[in-house]
Amino acid sequence: MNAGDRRDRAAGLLLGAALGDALGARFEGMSAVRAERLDEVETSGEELRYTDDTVLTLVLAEHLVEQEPGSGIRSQDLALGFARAWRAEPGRGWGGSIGNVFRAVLAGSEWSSAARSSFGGQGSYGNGAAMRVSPVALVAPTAPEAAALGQRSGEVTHAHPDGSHAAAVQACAVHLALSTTPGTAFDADRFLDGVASCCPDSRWISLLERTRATPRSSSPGEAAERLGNDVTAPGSVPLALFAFLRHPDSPREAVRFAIAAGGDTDTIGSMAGALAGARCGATALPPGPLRRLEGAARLRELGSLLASG
Ligand code: RVK
Ligand code: MG
Ligand code: MG
Repeated sequence: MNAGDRRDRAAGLLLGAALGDALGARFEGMSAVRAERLDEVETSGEELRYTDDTVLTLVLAEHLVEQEPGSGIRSQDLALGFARAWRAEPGRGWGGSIGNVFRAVLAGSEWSSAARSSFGGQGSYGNGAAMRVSPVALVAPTAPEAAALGQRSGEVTHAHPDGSHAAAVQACAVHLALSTTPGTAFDADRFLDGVASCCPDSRWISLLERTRATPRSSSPGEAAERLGNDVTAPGSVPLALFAFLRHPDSPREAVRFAIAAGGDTDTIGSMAGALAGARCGATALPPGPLRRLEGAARLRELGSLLASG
C-alpha cells in the first residue's frame, strides 16, 4: 500500500467511526430504524454531532500521536485524558456509570483502582472500551499487537474482562480490516479466523462463532435478535462485526445496517463504521454526511499523523 492509500484508509477508519456515531446518535435506544428515517438524517442540512464514542476516540488518537513509536500507552495519562474530556463535555451522552470511574481518576486515584471501583468491584463490561479503540490499529504493527494495545487501552476504565477483552477484539478486527484489499473479494471466514486468533478468551471465541453462524442474509432485526444490540460489550461488538461482514465494501451500508438494528445505534454504528472505513478508505465514505460531520478536519489530520508515524 502506498503512503496516500495508507492515509486514506487511516482517515476512513477515524471518519467512519465518527460518522457511524453521529448518524446513529439520532436513533439511540429505538427498537428499529426505518430506512426513510436514515435517509432524512443523511440528507438534512444539519451538522452531524458526535457523542462520547468519538470524544474518547479523539483522546486515544491524540495520546497515540504524542507517544514515541512503539512505546505503547501511558495508562494513568490516558485515564486522565478520558476523564478530563468527560468533565469538559458532560452533554455527550455518556454511559450510566462511567462517570464514577472518571470522577475517581480526577480525584487522584490510580487508574486500576478507579476502574475496579464500579459495579461492586467487578468493573464495567459496557462497550465504552471497544467503541473508542480503533486508533490503536494504526500504530500496532500486527493484529495480535493491536489486540494487546487495545486491551491495555480498555482496561484503564473497564476492569471487567468482558469490557476490556472487547477492546482487544475490536482493535484486532480493525487492524485486519486495514490489511484487506478493497475491491477484491472479502473472505469473511478468513477474517473471523484472524479475529479469533487474537481472542483473549473462550467467551469471545464463542461470541465470534455465533457471529459466523448468523445467516449472512439476516435482516438487521434478525441479526440483533441473535447477537444483541445493547450497551454491553458482548451485546454490541458481535453485531458491529456482522454489519461489516454483511457490507464489507460499503461503509455507508455497513453503518446503515448497524443503525437499522436499533438499540445502541451510535456505538454499533461507530464500530461498524471504523471497520468498513478501514477497509474502504475515506474516499468511499458518503460525501454529503461527511461534509456535515463535526470534527472531520481534525479526525482526518489525526489519521494522517498516525498513518505516517
Ligand atoms: C449512553 C451490570 C453493567 C456492568 C456490570 C451496563 C454511551 C450498565 C455510549 C452501564 C455507549 C452500561 C455506552 C454502560 C458506553 C456495564 N454489571 N451492568 N458489571 N458493566 N454495565 O457505564 O462507557 O451511551 O447498564 O461503564 O462502557 O454511546 O450503565 O459506560 O453506548 O453497561 O454509553 O457501561 O458505556 P458504563 P460505557
Ligand atoms: Mg455515544
Ligand atoms: Mg452508544
